[in-house]
Amino acid sequence: MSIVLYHCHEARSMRSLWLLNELGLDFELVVMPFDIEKLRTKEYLAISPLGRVPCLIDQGKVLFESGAIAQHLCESYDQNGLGRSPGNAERSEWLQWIHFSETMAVHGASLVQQNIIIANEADRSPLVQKLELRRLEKSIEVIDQRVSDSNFLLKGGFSAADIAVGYSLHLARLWTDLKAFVGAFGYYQVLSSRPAFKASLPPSSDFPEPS
Ligand SMILES: N[C@@H](CCC(=O)N[C@@H](CS)C(=O)NCC(=O)O)C(=O)O
Repeated sequence: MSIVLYHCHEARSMRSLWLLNELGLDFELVVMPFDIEKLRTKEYLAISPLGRVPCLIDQGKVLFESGAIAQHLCESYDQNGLGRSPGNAERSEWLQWIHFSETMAVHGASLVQQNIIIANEADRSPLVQKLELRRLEKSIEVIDQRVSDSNFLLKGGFSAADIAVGYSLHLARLWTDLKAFVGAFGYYQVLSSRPAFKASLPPSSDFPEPS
């Protein structure tokens, strides 16, 4: 098998998994527990030097940033219009939204750290939580406005940028009520009803249809 994806359920690697599923590629999926010790083994650090997910190996090339993985997969394999190649009129916007998705996700991830990973409540910071939530909601407002009159981020239709941002909304919904952002919520409903999105959830997930 020439493509291998290291993945933790519903982590940023879900972007890469969802994209692989949309592209209809054959790949090997290595599911790791979301457990810092298991991600920091000597063996895994030799593959992915920060010990995080995603990590994609394609024909021996190792990539460990979800935005770079999206660009690489689209440039190497896309036949479904998910990428925007250099020279395409939507290329710059496509790149912007792929990378904007990380601006969103860092706030969601920080809230995961504050509320879940820091086990001892006394070590959590209400101020950090408040600021991170506010900054997360501001970033959702940008998407809310962008999709207020369209199904997808780009006029040319569904693309890997929607996958990147769609994952960030999937993470954000843990911390804020997406229904308060009418456009972003409708957009998330459209994205999360895609078969490839559903196929990227954990097998045991009884993911509720957003309503
Ligand atoms: N900017 C990176 C972020 C990767 C990242 O931080 N992944 C998280 C999961 S969502 C992780 O592996 N965390 C484990 C850790 O922080 O030790 C990307 O988009 O791929």
